[in-house]
Amino acid sequence: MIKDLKAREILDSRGNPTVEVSLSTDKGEFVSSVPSGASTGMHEAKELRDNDDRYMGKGVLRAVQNINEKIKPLIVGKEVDPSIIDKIMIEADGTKDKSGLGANSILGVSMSVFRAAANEKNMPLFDFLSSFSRLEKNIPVPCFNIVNGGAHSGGGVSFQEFMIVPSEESFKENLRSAVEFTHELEESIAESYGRESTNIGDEGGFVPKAESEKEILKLLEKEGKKKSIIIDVAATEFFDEGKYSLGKERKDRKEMIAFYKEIVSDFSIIGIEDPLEENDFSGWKELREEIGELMIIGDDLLATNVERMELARKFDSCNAMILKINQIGSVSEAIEAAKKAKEFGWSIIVSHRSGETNDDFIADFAVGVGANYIKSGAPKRGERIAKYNRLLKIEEDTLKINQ
Ligand code: 2PG
Ligand code: MG
Repeated sequence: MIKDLKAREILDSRGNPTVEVSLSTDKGEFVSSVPSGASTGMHEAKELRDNDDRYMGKGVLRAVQNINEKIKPLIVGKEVDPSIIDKIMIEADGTKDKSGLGANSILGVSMSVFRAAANEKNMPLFDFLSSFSRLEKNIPVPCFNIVNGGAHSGGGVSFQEFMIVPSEESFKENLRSAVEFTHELEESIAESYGRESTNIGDEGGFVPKAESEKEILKLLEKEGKKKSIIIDVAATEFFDEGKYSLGKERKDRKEMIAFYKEIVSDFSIIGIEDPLEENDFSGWKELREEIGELMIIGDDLLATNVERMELARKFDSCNAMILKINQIGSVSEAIEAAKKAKEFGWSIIVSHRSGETNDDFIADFAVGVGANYIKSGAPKRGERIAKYNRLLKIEEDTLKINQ
């Protein structure tokens, strides 16, 4: 039974306020905290910010108050049943985008309820998530965002993320291989651009003083040890009046597609996330037709929202999805999105946000819903590494079970 609920304002990895939730049952206290994006899509569930004179308007005291005063009386005394608790909160919110109580309030509670429910059943969280969702567990392949651009960097490159995807036999070896690559890349960036270019962005990736996307792609391939690459273009961020501002150039949809065709044939790119702006379903389809069997990954396009996924499916806009629990604002709805992706035959990439905490929930979540990949930034900042470290333990534990 849920005995108590208390929320507080803490800080995320950018030093911005975020919500932390403590939920107590007879068996213990379950603490969760909520991430926050910078390049947020317009179709995402809305986080509640105070917009007053504290923390440049970014305080979350209203969200905290909603948990302590509005959600608490609705769920204290109830059984620890995540479907029912999420439903109660969604109904109490009463809006489509969770702007009533705030997605940051609802999600924090939802995560803690899932943790408490796993504990009731004496299961690790990933196991509970798998049995709850009836999806088969999988240890995801990690995608490391080792060069940061766009909204995460303040640098001159428009594309937001350049991720390397190792292909070793285990998660542990994938992590080792990516860390070695990252250290080698650091030296090579220092040689080419100077030591100051090895400073890191919001997701732990380097921010070299490069002039163009191609220059970065060349830099990644220069390392010799070939790694597959996924790019997150986050195209909506530099789309304005029908054109994309790529560096000094202004490209239309056709020119963007031509640019993708070129870089895909020149570099070992296996996936492109948000290649075009978030409402251009038919443009995405055109790109898919032109580019062949590459992963075309919907993030802002889908916003972890089943209705958006149905639309994308109708247009055949993508064949892979980014799954972010805070885009939809509750864990059970994020699980519904994972199920939908499986039904559609899409690949799933569970993702962190650029503003994170040390909460490692998404590591268990990715395994529990059988995600193919996880992206949690470069192996360079504590809040990113927290997720990778958790996956090391999960891999060890699941190997033990299978032996
Ligand atoms: C993205 C995310 C995470 P943000 O666009 O995929 O890397 O960035 O959290 O800033 O939206
Ligand atoms: Mg993205």
